[in-house]
Amino acid sequence: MEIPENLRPRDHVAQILRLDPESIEKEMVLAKTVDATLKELKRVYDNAIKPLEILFKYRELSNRHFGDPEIFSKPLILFMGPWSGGKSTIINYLLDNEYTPTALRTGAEPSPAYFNILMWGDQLEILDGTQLAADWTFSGLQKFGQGMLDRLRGLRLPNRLLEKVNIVEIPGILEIRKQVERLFPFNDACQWFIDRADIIFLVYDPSKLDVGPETEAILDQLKGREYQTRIILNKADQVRPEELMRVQGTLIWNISPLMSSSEPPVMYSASLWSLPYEVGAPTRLLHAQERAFLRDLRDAIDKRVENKIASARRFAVRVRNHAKMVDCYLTTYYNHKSFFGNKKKISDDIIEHPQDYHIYEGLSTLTNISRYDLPDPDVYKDFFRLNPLYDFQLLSSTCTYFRGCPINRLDISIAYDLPELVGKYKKSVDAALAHIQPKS
Ligand SMILES: Nc1nc2c(ncn2[C@@H]2O[C@H](COP(=O)(O)OP(=O)(O)OP(=O)(O)O)[C@@H](O)[C@H]2O)c(=O)[nH]1
Ligand SMILES: [Mg+2]
Repeated sequence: MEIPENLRPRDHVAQILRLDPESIEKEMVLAKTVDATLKELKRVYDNAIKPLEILFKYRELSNRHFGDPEIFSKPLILFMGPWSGGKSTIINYLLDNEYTPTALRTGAEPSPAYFNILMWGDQLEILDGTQLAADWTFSGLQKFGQGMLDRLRGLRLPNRLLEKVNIVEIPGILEIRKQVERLFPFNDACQWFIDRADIIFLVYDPSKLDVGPETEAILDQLKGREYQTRIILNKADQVRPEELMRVQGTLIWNISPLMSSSEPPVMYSASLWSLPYEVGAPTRLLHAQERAFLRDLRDAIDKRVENKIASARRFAVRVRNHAKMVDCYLTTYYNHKSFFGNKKKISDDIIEHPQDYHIYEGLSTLTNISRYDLPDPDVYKDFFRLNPLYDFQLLSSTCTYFRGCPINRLDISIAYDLPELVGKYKKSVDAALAHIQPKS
């Protein structure tokens, strides 16, 4: 393989991402604190979240899981976006893996729709989907079936960055989307990664700024996660400086309406590979943007524990909403049962026509549930077909004298325990760091 001359220097990458031995030593010191906090998180999950998850069969309703892999796995960096935006190129650049036999395939043609999953290993190893699914971090992907596993490409590398993170590239697959959809539920698989991602980069090519159905589908899945989403206007070296503002503006203009956060999305205009920029490119700006991108990535890694706690909290809220939903159906059922007598008939009627019983109206006004987490009546039809309504317990009857009410424990974990765990973690990080670098 021929390596081009005059590649851009890349010392700053390892430096900003703190891949040097000194930083790694500091991380070892923090490892204990991280570990203790994650164990505490698991305790909160076991005590406060899991009981209602099980009682109300949340796993039958939703693909969303929370368990050991979600708590203890390395932070996940996710790259998505339309085909040929430069996702694979960026990953090769970050890993210092360009012009090597293990580099991800890049090219102007859309790559075959493979998910690339990069993990640390003490030696190079290429994994197929079945082998990947044997790794505890990714074993959850099995539920999408063999069609999905056939679309996974795993790569283990002895790489400094991969000691800290796992990296995933979701293929841009505009044209073949429909074909792929037949083999496995593509959107659900994307959601699986999005749910677990610590930071999500949407990579765009300046020559393809139109928001097509693909971008719309992606952004729809990112609702609620805007604060962890970043936009990369890649290949910005190809844009003439006088055009750059316009191109940036167009991309933000196209994307913003599809995002629901109140703040404008964070965007980087950069050229994230080692090749020199095109002649006449705004070198200083591209440099500064690349550094900002790398710092952002590093901060996301540094926030991994906070991110885990936040995702536990999101999960807890979903479980709570579900439990309240079932409780609402059930209350309605008990209120109407006596007139009809036949329990199957009345429960079927409520399940088929929840609007006649004002079930969804009540819920949305009663609690502060985000629009994107509001349960869907159709999903509940399927859910209750398999899990008869009258087999559930009212929330009020799940309380016991000694253990109290599980719903209260869940509410307390959402409002206090999990936020407090973040505070406690931050304090012990400060304490641990003060220990190794006494204030001068
Ligand atoms: N000029 C320029 N070209 C780039 C840059 N980054 C990537 N490219 C080119 O863009 C093309 C697509 O890059 P890939 O990394 O394969 O894109 P991808 O997003 O992984 O594409 P899919 O996997 O098909 O979705 C390649 O031909 C690269 O050479 C850049 O910073 N500047
Ligand atoms: Mg690619």
